[in-house]
Amino acid sequence: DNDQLTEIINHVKANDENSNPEYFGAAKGKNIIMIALESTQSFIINNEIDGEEITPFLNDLIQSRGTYYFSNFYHQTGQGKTSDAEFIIENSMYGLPRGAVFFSNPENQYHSLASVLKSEGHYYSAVFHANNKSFWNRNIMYNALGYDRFFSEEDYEIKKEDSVGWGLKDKAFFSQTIPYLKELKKPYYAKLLTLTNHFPFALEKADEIIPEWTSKDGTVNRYFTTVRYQDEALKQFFDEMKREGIYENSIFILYGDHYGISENHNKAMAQFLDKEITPYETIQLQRVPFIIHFPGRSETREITSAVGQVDVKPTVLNLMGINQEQAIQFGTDLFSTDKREFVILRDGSFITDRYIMTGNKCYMRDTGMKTSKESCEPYIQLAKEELNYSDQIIYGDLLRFLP
Ligand code: GP9
Ligand code: MN
Repeated sequence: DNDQLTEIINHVKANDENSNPEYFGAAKGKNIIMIALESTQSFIINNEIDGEEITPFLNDLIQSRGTYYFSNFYHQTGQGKTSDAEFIIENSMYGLPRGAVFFSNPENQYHSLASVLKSEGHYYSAVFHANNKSFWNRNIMYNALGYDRFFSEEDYEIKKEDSVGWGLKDKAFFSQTIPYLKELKKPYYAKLLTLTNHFPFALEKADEIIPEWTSKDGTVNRYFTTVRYQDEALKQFFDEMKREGIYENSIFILYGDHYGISENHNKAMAQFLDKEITPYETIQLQRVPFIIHFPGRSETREITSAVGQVDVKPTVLNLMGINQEQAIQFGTDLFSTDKREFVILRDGSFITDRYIMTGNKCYMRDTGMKTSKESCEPYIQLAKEELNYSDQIIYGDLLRFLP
């Protein structure tokens, strides 16, 4: 009820950190093109397999002018996978401890990124995903999230030779999305969800740019080839956007949605990374790429502080010059200068400037050495509280009580 909401508002306000005024409005009025990189983890960035770069395009993008690369960005998803990532990024709230909020609470009121961009910045919003529109209950949930249009499977021409695994290949998906982008009412917020780099990472030989790896684990072996394919599809998409005049007036946000390689594949991962996959390493493997690219800006920066998906919405709103003093959100502008490092994962594990806690054990963040539990103790309750407040908002549909 209302009292519960007041308590949560007080908690959020008490933990509020200021967004960076230098970036306020830095991308005001630009089109926003957000790209979800399916199952893409950070360990493939600036890395090689048998002497071949795995993500040459992303590696270049990270080095180019106008790019901000967050190298310690963690996914915070639970069982809702892709849909959790979407939810967290739209709302700066956490997904649920079990199940997917896309299925359980699609009738709630939300103050999503799309709806705030619309009310405060007159943005039109669209999602592009060449899968069945009811997958993850998207067709229902997207109404609650306030998107104007959902381009799904029905809007794409899906020829047999253009599909693999879960559906339309990323190259065809991007190419067919271009004409739709050109028609969108400006300014727009477009979100594109890729698909080819999805378990079990199927790819036809003709689409392979690098060969499969040679470990005993076929899943991990194929992962490198589908990530490499996705990277090539991105390159092609950026080239096409430049040709079609979409690139210049847009800002790009790329994020990995969640892990692709589960703990069942630790053996091959240990072989690839040349180290044992301890619980500490498992947390480090929850890092996913996060890249903001601004055409026309001259800076290139790598930001190494520990951050997460809950931080995306406040960052985008600040860049768009939208004031968010009254917003209930659990993240902070990624450019904030007083942002404290405290990333909470859905299972209660967390990362601070100095520590990583997982499986009830506390580790030094820099070395991975076990340390006394007392060091992590002050954060344990905070992490629980934060997740719990987010859950309460969802279970009680509490945002409906806001003015
Ligand atoms: C399906 C795609 C993949 O539409 O979003 O979902 P995932 O299995 O990664 O949650
Ligand atoms: Mn996914």
